[in-house]
Amino acid sequence: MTTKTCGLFTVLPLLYGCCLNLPPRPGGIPRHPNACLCPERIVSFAVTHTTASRSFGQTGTDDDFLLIVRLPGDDCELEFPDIPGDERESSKQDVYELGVAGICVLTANALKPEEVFIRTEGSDPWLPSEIKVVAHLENGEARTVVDRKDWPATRWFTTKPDEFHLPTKGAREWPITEKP
Ligand SMILES: [Ca+2]
Ligand SMILES: [Ca+2]
Repeated sequence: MTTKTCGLFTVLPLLYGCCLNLPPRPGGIPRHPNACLCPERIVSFAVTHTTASRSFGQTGTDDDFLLIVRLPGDDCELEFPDIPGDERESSKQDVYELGVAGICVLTANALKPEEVFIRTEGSDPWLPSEIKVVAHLENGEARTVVDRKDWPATRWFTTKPDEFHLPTKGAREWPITEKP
């Protein structure tokens, strides 16, 4: 776990909301009450994905999507913003920036790639071929969460999974680390 100290001012952790009290020093000696450490807080996710080619069928869609991070309490649900022009068209790549700050508190050191899902809000099936998610951190760093160039052609996104038959499968959401 990479950490940075926040200094002695309580106002900083209050402003950034990212600080946890440090455990006592060895021997149980308490630290300065304002001592803190900041896990690397995620400000936004950059999601880049490519829709699979028409050779796999009607892979494109105009439906809306969410990026979900499963958390012990409430899930973090982030809407993919509408970007100018048509999105999720066969063989086309789309790039999104999804803000996290002010919606959820996520830290890079606690984020597990297998807890990140994409969910569709619509019934028009979508099939990607590549999905990349990069976390942008408060300290300016960019960290790749997952970079998949092999999304299985059998894993479609749709709210009507019954329309699919094995080995092709539809689901409202898939973990982005899902392997066939
Ligand atoms: Ca659009
Ligand atoms: Ca479709």
